[in-house]
Amino acid sequence: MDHGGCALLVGVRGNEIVQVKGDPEGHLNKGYTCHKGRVSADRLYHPDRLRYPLRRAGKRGEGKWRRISWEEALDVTAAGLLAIREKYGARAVGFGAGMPKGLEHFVLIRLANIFGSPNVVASQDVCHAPREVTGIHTCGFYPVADLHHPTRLILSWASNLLSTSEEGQIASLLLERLKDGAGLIVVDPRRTELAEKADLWLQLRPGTAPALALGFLHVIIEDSLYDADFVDKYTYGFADLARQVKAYDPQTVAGITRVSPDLIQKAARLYATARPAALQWGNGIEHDVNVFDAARSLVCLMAICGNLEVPGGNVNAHDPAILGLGQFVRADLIPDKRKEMIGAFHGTIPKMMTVPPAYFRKAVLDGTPYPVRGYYGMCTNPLVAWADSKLTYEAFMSLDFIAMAEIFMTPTASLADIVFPVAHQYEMNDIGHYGIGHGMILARPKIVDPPPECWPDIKIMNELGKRVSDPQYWHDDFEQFLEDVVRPAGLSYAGFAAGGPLKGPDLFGLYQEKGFRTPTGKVELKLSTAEKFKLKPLPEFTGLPEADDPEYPLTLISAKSRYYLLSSYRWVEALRKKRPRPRVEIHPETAKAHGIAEGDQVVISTKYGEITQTARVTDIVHPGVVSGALGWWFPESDAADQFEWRRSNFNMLTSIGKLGREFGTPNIQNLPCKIRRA
Ligand SMILES: Nc1nc2c(c(=O)[nH]1)N[C@H]1C(S)=C(S)[C@@H](COP(=O)(O)OP(=O)(O)OC[C@H]3O[C@@H](n4cnc5c(=O)[nH]c(N)nc54)[C@H](O)[C@@H]3O)O[C@H]1N2
Ligand SMILES: Nc1nc2c(c(=O)[nH]1)N[C@H]1C(S)=C(S)[C@@H](COP(=O)(O)OP(=O)(O)OC[C@H]3O[C@@H](n4cnc5c(=O)[nH]c(N)nc54)[C@H](O)[C@@H]3O)O[C@H]1N2
Ligand SMILES: [Mo]
Repeated sequence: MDHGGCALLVGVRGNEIVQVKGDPEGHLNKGYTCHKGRVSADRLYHPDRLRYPLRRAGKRGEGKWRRISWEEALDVTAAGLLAIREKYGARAVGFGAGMPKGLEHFVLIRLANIFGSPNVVASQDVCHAPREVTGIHTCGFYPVADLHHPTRLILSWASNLLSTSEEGQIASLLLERLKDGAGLIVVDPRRTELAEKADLWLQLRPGTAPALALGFLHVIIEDSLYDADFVDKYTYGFADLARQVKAYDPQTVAGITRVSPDLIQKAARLYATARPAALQWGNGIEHDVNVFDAARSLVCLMAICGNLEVPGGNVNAHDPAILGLGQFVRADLIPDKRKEMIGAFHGTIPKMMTVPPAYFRKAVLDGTPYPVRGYYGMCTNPLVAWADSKLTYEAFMSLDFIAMAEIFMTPTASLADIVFPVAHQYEMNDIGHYGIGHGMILARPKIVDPPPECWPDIKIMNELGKRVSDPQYWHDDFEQFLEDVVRPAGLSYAGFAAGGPLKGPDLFGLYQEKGFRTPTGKVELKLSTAEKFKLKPLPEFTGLPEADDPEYPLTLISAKSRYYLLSSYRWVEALRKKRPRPRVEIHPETAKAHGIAEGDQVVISTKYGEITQTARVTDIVHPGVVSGALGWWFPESDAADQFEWRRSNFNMLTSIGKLGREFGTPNIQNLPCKIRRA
């Protein structure tokens, strides 16, 4: 129910799933699965699940629908998209995806490419692209923490892994490493469960990650604790970096981050001297405008300490011999994509291949850089998931045509012209972890039949594709896409599914022969392409993402809930029972000063809006910080009001007024805020 990767044992009676548990032989999860994994089959049986295609019958968003046939749904969608292409060009249609679930993500990109639109809209501005793309520019690959091999230390930086098991970095792997004796440093403004287990916990002031990372670099260079041999042979711009970090001495950095100089020194020294050490970085660094500086300084940290491409460090995970991504999505059909995409006009960083939602909405609302009038979306709920929900509402209300594929009616789907009911996990054959840089793919075989009129996303797009483009690009049977992916490995899908995860080879230290895949062939501590791409050559800390504001004295952050996936599944009863209401975490002193008690309704406001959540009084947050719940809407309320998307939705508090240029990232946390009892 998140990025996935847990192998499961699924008990079936007839066509019904009656039990789900972790498979002890699971490559990533070793028998573990989280609560939402155990109840994941409940998604299939909800009485309000979408079961047939719907066409809007009233005004946009009015909540009035007519049941239609698949034939009609596909024809109307094709006609809607083609009319826009005719009038404004193919790029006037945005193809939207949320968090990738399986192969559907890449079939969507293929559909966009074949249709002729360079505009795939996704939340990559705040999710993984900053880490991946910064890695590629700095060292030629996306350096993922290698938790599969013994390591001496894990540095968990803005990662909430015990709740999120993000991107297949399943918590059980990390716990196994700790059991083997690895040390643990946690950098997080909240005292997470992981922080409780840490040797050192650095409770930084939210939004100061780049300063802290530069402080680490300062200490390590000052004390000559870096890997001098590696730095000498394999890095570019070390002297410049050393000069750059001079200003970030522990005293200065302590003033910015609230972490004591002592602790900064201790943690930096520990990381530099425990080799190998794996840096597990998370979303927390990707959620404000300074993300590029944060990601750049962390890759520099991995590099100078000799932790790149070593087992138990941060590695380049090599794919098995499967179909390349570019071939799968038919990148060849859209050679000018990079120049034509909406983001390019705003100067987003090369290799960022999706359109940041902020720029998508600008295009929709004011035609910059060109008009965008249509949207096909799946696996996503932008009205709640994107920063600045009011703007999202305006943008979607103004579109000429919207089609969404969903399991359930959501705030965003309720604004569509056509809603397709999907079959999903357990009801279709699928491949997990394709294209996400972890060097493996996993089979997600079909277990039960979907309701008769629910189709897998891949099938929907395969049939839509035939209506909006040359049918030669599409298959008679959509499952051929699965075969295409594994065929180069000499496998059929069935053979692959029977054989377990397909892993690429473990290859370390390739740079010793081939260099790094950057223009200089070295790890670019200083970016050699900075001038050409108008990027900062060296990381720096330019200040808080939003300036202090006496009217909003607290800092607002958030962390993902272990019971939900962002805005998904509030309608799954077993999950809702665990977390019935959105909870805002407030320190006891702060709660007292505001006359707030546990369970009270609390109004949280920023310059951009206000919402109400329920008080959770806890000292896991700093007195100056409150941590809000993400993704809330109320499926039990009125569809004609988009299920109360304004009431508790965190993104009512965020804005796209200020964006990080490289990825178009808005400040979705680390914002000045205030609270009061409702
Ligand atoms: N303020 C703030 N905003 C954030 C974040 C944050 O931390 N703070 N996190 C960001 C991140 S990291 C991400 S990845 C995005 C996530 O953004 P989204 O991916 O848009 O996330 P969800 O809100 O979970 O919406 C997913 C939707 O897909 C539907 N769905 C589930 N399975 C299927 C399927 O098989 N097929 C189809 N068609 N639909 C399916 C679900 O019902 C749900 O409505 O949000 C980002 N937004
Ligand atoms: N249960 C569950 N699992 C999920 C998801 C979900 O919604 N629910 N979402 C999935 C998705 S789309 C993703 S991308 C991953 C995300 O996985 P994670 O990266 O683990 O996600 P977050 O919960 O956003 O974790 C961010 C952490 O950063 C901390 N933080 C906040 N602000 C700052 C800051 O300024 N500096 C630092 N250093 N830390 C900060 C937060 O306290 C939090 O602990 O998880 C995936 N798995
Ligand atoms: Mo994400």
